Amino acid sequence: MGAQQVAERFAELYGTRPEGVWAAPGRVNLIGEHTDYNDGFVMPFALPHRTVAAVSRRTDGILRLHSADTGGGPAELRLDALAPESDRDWTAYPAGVAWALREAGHAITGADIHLASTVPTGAGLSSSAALEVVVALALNDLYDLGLQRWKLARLCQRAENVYVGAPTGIMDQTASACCEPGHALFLDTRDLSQQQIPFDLAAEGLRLLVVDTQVKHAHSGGEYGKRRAGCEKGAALLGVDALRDIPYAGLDAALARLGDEEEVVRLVRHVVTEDERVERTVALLRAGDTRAIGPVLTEGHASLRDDFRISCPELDLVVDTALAHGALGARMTGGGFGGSAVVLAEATEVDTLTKAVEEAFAAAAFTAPRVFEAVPSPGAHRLL
Ligand code: GAF
Repeated sequence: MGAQQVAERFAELYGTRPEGVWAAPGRVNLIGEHTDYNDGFVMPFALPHRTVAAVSRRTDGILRLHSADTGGGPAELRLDALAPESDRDWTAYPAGVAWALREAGHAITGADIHLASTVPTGAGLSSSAALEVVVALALNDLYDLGLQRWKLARLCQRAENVYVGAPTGIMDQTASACCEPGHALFLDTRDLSQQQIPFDLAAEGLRLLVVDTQVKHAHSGGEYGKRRAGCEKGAALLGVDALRDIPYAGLDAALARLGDEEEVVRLVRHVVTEDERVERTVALLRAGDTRAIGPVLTEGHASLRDDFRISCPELDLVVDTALAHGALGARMTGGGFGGSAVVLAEATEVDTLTKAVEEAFAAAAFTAPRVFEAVPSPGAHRLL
């Protein structure tokens, strides 16, 4: 789906060419799951799948929104009538961004927007963040707001938390706004400091497969929020600002202090060990020992399955089947309760592995999964 095509559709809908066209990608997270709202570490990279927005300014306080995925004409909203949690449709994401920008004092006076996306929805690949970030970047450019990428990510997170009502962390928006091609983003979610870690698997004869189980998930559902609340309870019981403050070396002592708070013990153990896995992954990649990250990914899956309890039979089947057929490592990625898994494999094993996973799904009578290779791609940028 090219920029010209999206611009032409905009012209059909709104009667003039757009002032510009922007793109923002979805992401996969290599490692560091459910650590972002605990001030911890994450390591996502951008996918080639992206949301493209053709946008023009308006001066009359009206926001018109249209998506290639929905029939009919544009939705029309008044900026001064936007209110948190008033909209349960896809339009809540772009409208939430306009709301967050205005609430932060930026003089947005309206926009016409047409969107088209190749990011699968409900697949744990951040279609919502791509939608938010592309709109934020377009408005930032058109209204000459001069906001830095990390700041745009924060405003998009606010749109999602407050306007949409999903209590997510900062990883997805930062990934979409800040990733670079050929790199994974090592992000400290406490201060948003970033390091771009070279991640060129093809050069090493490796591949990272994404397996979309087609089990749809949503973060506005209660389970994500329950995990987050459990982590916050753990931090409060341990007297720290966030679970990030529990050092890996002090984990056993911290767990002992939690006594019989069994659920909190499991959540804390996942978060603290997951932060350590991110740091271990970064160290291995820096040392050029890419194959050695495989077992770290697999450990991460076990922790999400057994301690955080957010996997599902389809995700476990991907991981177990991939490992049984020679994968170097595999884990669920993203928020969980469905969505996608990642599989690290030798390039020569990809066909065998893909076939094995597809056959296992057929044998279990699960919906056929969608398998594709993830290549670290550019973060959000202007196309036209
Ligand atoms: C979702 C959320 F949006 C992220 O903030 C993050 O918490 C992730 O789940 C789990 O790591 O994608």
